[in-house]
Amino acid sequence: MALAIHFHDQLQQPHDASLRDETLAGFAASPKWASPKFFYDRRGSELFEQICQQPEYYITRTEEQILAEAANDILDIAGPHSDLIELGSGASRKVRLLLEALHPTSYLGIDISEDFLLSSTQRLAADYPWLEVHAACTDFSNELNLPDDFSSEHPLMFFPGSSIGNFTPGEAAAFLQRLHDVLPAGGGLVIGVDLVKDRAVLEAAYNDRAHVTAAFNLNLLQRIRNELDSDIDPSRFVHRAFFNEAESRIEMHLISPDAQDVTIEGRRFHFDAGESLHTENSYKYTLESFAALADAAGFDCRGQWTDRRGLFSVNYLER
Ligand code: AVJ
Repeated sequence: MALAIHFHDQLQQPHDASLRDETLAGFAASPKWASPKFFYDRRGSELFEQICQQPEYYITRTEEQILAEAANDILDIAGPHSDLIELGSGASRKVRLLLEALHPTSYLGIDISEDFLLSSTQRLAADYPWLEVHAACTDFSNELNLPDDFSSEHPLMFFPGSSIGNFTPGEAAAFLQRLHDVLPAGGGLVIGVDLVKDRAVLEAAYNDRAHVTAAFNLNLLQRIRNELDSDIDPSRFVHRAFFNEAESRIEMHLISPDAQDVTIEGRRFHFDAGESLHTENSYKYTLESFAALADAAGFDCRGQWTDRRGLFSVNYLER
């Protein structure tokens, strides 16, 4: 029997033009930057899954543990919801803990990576025959439109993994405000948020000994080479990640140890020796600073759960 996945293709995969235009804009800027949303081609998504299994990368493991212990408490506070909407669903493993406890009528997975979205929603449909599974491939960072034919009277949104950390606090507030506007009264949001902690623990998580994070970061250049007309050579860059305490964020960079010129789509860009391409920010919050952000976006922070070491938090926000 064919698996009933409702694939909503009126929401289009981010266009190639966005990789091209944003890459050219970032390389022309000073300091140079690239958007972390372009990490997730097929290879990048696979590398991210491997990052999640590294001993130093506490985020995924800790969030899963919190959800396993708190899913029933969260849902006691949230009350019944007919539909679960997952933003940035990726491999969709953590959501299983919520699906099993909530037992909604339908699930909608939204992700920027089409391959991953299809295979993970197919697995969910196979494992939960009672669940109506929907998938929409879209970049929800700029705007969020739910498919017209996905009706949701009592939606619960799930935004795991501290993906909100890729936004600056100002962008995060605006993003939460958009979710608030999309949700009907009684809707809610379960959101995973990474917490400020000891620098050594943070920096180890983004400099794993197996160098998977380095490969993930460098894959961005390989993607530019694969999908754009470019001679950029990933082997002429090195990975660097550190905690910027003043900004409360992990920064990831690709450093050009030597001076070099690269061309992208017929344009030439010069790197001085030691110059950086800034590829990612990953903001870290305290329980208080995140509750204040949610509050500013109009949400009511009804619950916060954390692990024993206080590494990570799962928050329930009500519309
Ligand atoms: C998916 C944005 C939450 O910031 O920890 C992991 C991405 N980058 N290792 C994070 C990431 C390097 C991740 N987020």
